[in-house]
Amino acid sequence: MIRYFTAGESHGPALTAIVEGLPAGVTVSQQEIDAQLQRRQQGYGRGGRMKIESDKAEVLSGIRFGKTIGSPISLLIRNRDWENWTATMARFENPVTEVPKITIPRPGHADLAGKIKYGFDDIRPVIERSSARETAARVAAGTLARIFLRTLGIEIGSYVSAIGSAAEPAHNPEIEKLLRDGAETLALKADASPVRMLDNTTEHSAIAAIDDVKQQGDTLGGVIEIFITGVPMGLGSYVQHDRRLDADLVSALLSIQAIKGAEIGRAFDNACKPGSRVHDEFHLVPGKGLERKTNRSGGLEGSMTSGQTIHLRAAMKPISSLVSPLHSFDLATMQPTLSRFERSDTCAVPAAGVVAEAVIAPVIANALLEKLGGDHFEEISSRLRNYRRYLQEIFQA
Ligand code: EPS
Repeated sequence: MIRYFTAGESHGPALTAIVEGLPAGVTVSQQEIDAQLQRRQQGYGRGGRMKIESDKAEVLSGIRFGKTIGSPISLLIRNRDWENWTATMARFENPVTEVPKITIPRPGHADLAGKIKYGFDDIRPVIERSSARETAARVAAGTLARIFLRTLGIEIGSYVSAIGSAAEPAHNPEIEKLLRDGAETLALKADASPVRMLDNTTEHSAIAAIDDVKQQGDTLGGVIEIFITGVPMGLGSYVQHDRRLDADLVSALLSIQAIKGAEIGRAFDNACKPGSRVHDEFHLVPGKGLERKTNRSGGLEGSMTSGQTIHLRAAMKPISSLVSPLHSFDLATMQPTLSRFERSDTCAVPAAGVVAEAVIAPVIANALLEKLGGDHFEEISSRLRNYRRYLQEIFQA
């Protein structure tokens, strides 16, 4: 089983991750990890920080001659901005000049509950670790699982379907076409758009909406669509609550900063329709085998993969650091005041899509490892080949 942890403050010296359980013998390149980190830094609506950083992961262990060796992989991403924060974020020495304490919480942020929970007299430590900067470490970690999956023919990709009220029409036939070549082809197409959208009209509206809210000192959230192609039938299980793949996928998405909702397929739309318009009928087509004309289930039935493309959706709330202040109060004086601004993004939905891809990768990799077992790549890939052959034989008409 792949497990990973991250550590690091947003303005500390570095972010780190330790990834455990990746099988031995997976070919990994530095460029692939850094390319994913680069993707995470993009997107229209980002703030000043992304102009400072140029994220790269130093691999400190677990890889030899370009292949994983089954040992924990440790990754380090340096924060370039650290040099501007050495006094504020000093680890041991007391600052020469006093660092002002932050005592006004931002509504919607971790600020207030975090300060109270950990007993700080300053919100700064909460800001540092709750920041979405941490997702850089998660992207680096998730990329290792993503590479493993891709080598086995399983791809993950995403695009943005809504930013604020700029939402793509529900059905876009281009998506199915792109997915036929694998979810990474879809992601590549999305990457060509500054907001990672596929529909040009919606893209223009989204960019205009970001410009508009930026001018007003406001922020925007949106909706991300995640796809996983090449997943065989039968990963996950219905037999016990903690083996339900639906729950693991949604949990991974909700673990991303500012993601407040996630669904499998169009679950909330489906909830309002009769069953006959929701369930994907089986058709045995002579010469072709089993076919399904729809995929409203989002590729999961009974918390197991159906063999169709997995489709997940995630809702990101607007970022809670606003230039235009909201009503707040000062914890030092317990007097009402307006919230203070902390540098942030106007919209980070495009980047959150890249993060979503990365956090989903270990979940799918673990479901695959649970099904097939194995400690090294050749062992796993031959078991998967056999399993795919077995499935094909069953469903061949
Ligand atoms: C981010 C880095 C942060 C924020 C943003 C995402 O950098 P800084 O706080 O120095 O501007 O830009 O984090 C937040 C949205 C947040 O709420 O903290 C990054 O690397 O993605």
